[in-house]
Amino acid sequence: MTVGHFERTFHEICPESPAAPPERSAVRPATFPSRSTLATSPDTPRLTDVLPAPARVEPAAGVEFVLTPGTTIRTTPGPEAGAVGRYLADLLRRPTGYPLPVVTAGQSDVPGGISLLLTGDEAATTGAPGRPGTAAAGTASRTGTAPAGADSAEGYHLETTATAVVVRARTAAGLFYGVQTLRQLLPAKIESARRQSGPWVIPGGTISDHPRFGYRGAMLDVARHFFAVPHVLRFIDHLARYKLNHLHLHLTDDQGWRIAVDSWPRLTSVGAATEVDGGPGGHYTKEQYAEIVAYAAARHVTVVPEIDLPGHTNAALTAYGELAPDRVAPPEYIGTDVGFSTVAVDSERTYRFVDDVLGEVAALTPGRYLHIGGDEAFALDTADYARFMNRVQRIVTGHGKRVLGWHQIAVAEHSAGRVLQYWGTTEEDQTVAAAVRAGAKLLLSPGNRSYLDMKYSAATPLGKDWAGLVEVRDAYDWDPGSYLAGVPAEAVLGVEAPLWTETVRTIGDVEFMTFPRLPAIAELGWSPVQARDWADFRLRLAGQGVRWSTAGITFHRSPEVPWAGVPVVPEPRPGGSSSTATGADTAPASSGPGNPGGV
Ligand code: NGO
Repeated sequence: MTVGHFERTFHEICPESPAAPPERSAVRPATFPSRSTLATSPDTPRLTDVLPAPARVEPAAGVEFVLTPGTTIRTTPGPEAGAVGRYLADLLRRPTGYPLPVVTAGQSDVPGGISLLLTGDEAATTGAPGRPGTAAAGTASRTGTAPAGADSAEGYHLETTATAVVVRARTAAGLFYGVQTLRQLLPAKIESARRQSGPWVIPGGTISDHPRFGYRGAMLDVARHFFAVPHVLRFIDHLARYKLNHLHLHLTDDQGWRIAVDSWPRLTSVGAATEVDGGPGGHYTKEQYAEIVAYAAARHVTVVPEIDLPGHTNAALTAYGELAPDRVAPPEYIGTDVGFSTVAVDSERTYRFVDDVLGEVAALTPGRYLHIGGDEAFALDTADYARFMNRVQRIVTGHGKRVLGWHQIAVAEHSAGRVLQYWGTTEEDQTVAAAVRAGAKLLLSPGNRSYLDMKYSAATPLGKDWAGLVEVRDAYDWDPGSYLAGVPAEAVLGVEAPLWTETVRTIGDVEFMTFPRLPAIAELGWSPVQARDWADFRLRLAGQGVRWSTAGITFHRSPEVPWAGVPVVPEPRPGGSSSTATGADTAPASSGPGNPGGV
């Protein structure tokens, strides 16, 4: 499979599944104010509807740009901007039916159209005219002082007039985020996989935008249930839509080892053979993994691979009994208990194994982080655990990478550039705060806020509840910058939403647990604190629901959100195969070795 620019639709992934729900025009929740300035199309979103909320929005009353069969996409010369231009064209061509040629800026003789321009350092986030925090009266400025951690390298400036849409950014990532914003400013039918009739109206005005945090991520646990390549690619598209820039793949656990390692081949020939409840499991070949990394990179998403150590290693031990404390291979494990397994921390053979595995994984990883797990190693005492993790951290840096680990690695010594991923449910942790004082950065994934595998309510058919029930507002109403006592906002790298898959078996299940909570976490990662407001967010989220339905994405119809006009998508059934409007549960995996019928 090649790394195309178009998003993965259900029909590309699941060609035998029934048709996606019929198209409906976007119906706005009754609570939205009426829009007197946009007479030509009631489907046109407002400039202030974008999610995550931009730093600064200035609508131009009465101004609209209309996409036509003659519209051209112009980009700064060079491959980077050109790739973003082709991505945009691929998004728009199918629903509009327009040719939308992508040409180099300056070479087209057609005035106006859409321009994607890489600028010098001065332009992207300050924009022109105006600077963040200097909005004129009557505009929807949300910036104020940019908080520490803002990464203006990913910023963009978008201006829409009656004749042109111009996105300017310092980097291709900024242009890409400008394109995601532009996409949300078109009518929801732009998400259709089939041709629709216009008009394709974009509201006029200016958006100047940049993220609050440099790390905005989601995690997919492909160990408890394996997810074949096309489903991972579809998940990446979901991240990109909301300007997330990291995909953390939980590649190994007690139930399965999911990444090929040439020097230890039994990890996958033996260790990948099952999953929770005894399904067929599966693994990624190096070529398949490289495909995931490249597809993500084309969407400005960095893949963070996790090799969970020293616990959560039963699958590795089944493959190589020599790594077990008693040097005896245990039987495979298909349950959902945690904390019972460990590699032998007193054996040099174990460190050879860790070095080989992390070396091969590092070679597949363009990003700076290797995640080494570190959670729930209950079979070891703290001293042995810390000694082991100290050596593992040195192995990571020896391969030129930085350490990322669950916050239990706080007891290990500091390692240059290391990041602790906090998954607790309390707002105080002395050990973590001390590790941060020693130089570690913090990635926030509180279980009771950001865990996508928690049930929404007691009635949710999938998920767990050990960290509590997590409805959309729980996921939204907290601040990563001030969450953990004694940890200043400057020490916070960002936020990540983990999706553990003990109860999650199909891509429909994944989407049901992901939407609508992932956009909530995305807004925490991207938007300035001043832009965050639950009452406004829930209305913007309602507008996204029409887009998900149009794109065939399953989601939880949270009672906290006024989903007016959204077709009902059946929710998964407990324990059984997940029933979705798009039939995701019945579709065979179209790529990769694992999990036919269950992905
Ligand atoms: C915990 C545990 C995982 C479980 C998950 C389920 C972490 C970091 N370790 O989170 O093994 O799958 O909860 O919610």
